Amino acid sequence: MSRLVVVSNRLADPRKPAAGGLAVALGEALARTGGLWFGWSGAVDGSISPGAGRLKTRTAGKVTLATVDLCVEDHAAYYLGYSNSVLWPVFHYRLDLADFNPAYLAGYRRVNQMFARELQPLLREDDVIWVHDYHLIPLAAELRALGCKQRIGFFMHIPVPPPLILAALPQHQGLMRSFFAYDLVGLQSRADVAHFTHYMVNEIDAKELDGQRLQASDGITRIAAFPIGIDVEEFQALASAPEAIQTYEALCTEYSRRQLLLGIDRLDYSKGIPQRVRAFRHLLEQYPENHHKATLMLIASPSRDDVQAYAHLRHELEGLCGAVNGDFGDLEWMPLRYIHRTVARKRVPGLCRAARVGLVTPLRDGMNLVAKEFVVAQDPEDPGVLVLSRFAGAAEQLEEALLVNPYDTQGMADIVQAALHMPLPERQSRHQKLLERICRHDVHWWRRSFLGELETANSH
Ligand code: ADQ
Repeated sequence: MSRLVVVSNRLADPRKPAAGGLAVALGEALARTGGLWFGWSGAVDGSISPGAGRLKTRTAGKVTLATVDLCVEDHAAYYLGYSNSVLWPVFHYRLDLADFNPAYLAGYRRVNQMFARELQPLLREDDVIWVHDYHLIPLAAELRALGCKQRIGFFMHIPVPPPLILAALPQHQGLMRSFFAYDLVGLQSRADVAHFTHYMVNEIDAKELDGQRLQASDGITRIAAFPIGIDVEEFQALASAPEAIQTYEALCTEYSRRQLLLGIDRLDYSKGIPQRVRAFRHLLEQYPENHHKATLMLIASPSRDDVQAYAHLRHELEGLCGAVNGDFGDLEWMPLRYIHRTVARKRVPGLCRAARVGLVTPLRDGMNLVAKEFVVAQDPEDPGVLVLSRFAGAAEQLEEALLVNPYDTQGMADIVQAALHMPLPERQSRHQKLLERICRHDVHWWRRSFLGELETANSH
C-alpha cells in the first residue's frame, strides 16, 4: 500500500475531536499508511524572508505532521491576498469583491514554490499525494518542475464559476493550465465539473477525451465530482454525548413556547447571512402570526477579520439584526439572536436538534456541511425541516430539502413559513430520504472514492 501524503493550507491533529470530520477522515487514511500531512503551521514569523519557509516536523500517532511558517509578506500576499481576496471571491462569483493586486499573484507563486521545495525532499517514490483547495492549485506543477513523478490528486472544496467569470482573473490561463499537472482533479458537484470543462475547452483549447478526461498541450488530467460528506458516526456520537444533550434540553426549555430557526456559519459573504435576515424580517411582516412564536438564532463564527470585505459584512449584519429586534421585539420576545462566535463543536448537534427549521442559505457554496449536520442531528420521530439554498453544492444531493433562492426575499419568507408549518408525516418522509443519502455518501465514501480513482489514474 502506498503512503498517503496530504497537503493543505492548514492541518489539524487528527486525534483531537475538535479537529472535525474531514481531519478525522483524512487522519484515518494517513494513519493506516503511516502518512505525512504537510501545510502551513498558522504561524507568521517576522524573522524569515519572502519565499523562505521554516520546516518543523512532529508526529501525531502514526502520522507525521510537517509544517512551515510564513513570513509577514508571504502571509499578506499568498493567504490574505491571492487566496482570500482574489480566488475566494472570484470562485464564489463575486468579481466585485476581488482585489487584483499583482503583488498577490507573485506571493501566491512564491509560497507554492516554497511548499514544493520543502515537501519534495520528504517524498518517497511510491507516495500518493493529495493536495487540497484553492490555496495550492499550482503545487503539482511546482513539484513536477522539481522532478516529482508520483501520482498527485487535487480536491477543490469551493465551487467553480462559469468560464467567463474565471476569465476575468488576470493571467487566468497560467493558473488553470497548472491543473494539468495533476492526475486527478476532484470537484464538489456536477455543475462544477461542467464549468471547469467548459472553461478548459473554451479558453485553452482542451479536448474532452472521454466523459472524464481532458487533454491540453500541458498534459492529460481526469476530472470528476466527489461530493464531500460528513462523518455521520462521529456526529451521531457527538449528538449522544452529555454536552449536546444539555444544549438540546436547555434550548427546549427556553423555547418551549416558540419555534427556533437556526443558522450556523462562518461569517462569510458567500453564506448569504444578510439575505437570511432580510427574509426573516419579511416573514415577520407578511406572516404576523409568527410574532412571539418564532426566534431566529444566527451563530456566525469570526472569520478572516483582516480582509476588508469581512469587516463590512460584520457591520452590515449588526445593523440588520439590531433593526429587526428594534422594530419587532418587545419585553417578552427578542425575534433574533445573533451570536458572533464559534460554538464548541460538541454543542452543534444539540443546537441543530432543538431547531424546527435549519436555514442554510448561501449565495454560493462548494458543498456546505452544516446542511448535512443539521439533518443527521434531527430526531427522526419529530424532525426539523432543512431550508437549503439551491446554490449550495449540497442542493444537488439533498433534493428533499426545501430549496430556496436566497436573492428572492419574498420567496424565501414564503418557504420558511411553509417549513414552520409542515405537517409531521411530510417532515418525517423528507428527513428519512435525506438521512439515507447523507449516510450513504459520508466522508469515508468520499475519501475512498477519490483515493480509489487516484490509484487507477495514469500517473505523469
Ligand atoms: P466552509 O466554508 O468552512 O468549508 P462548511 O462546509 O459549512 O463551510 O463547514 C463548516 C464547518 O464548521 C461545519 O462543520 C460547521 O458545523 C462548523 N461551523 C460553522 N460555523 C460554526 C460556528 N459558528 N460555530 C461552530 N462551528 C461552526 C469549505 C467550503 C464548503 C465545503 C467545505 C468542505 O466553503 O462549501 O462544504 O469546505 O469541503
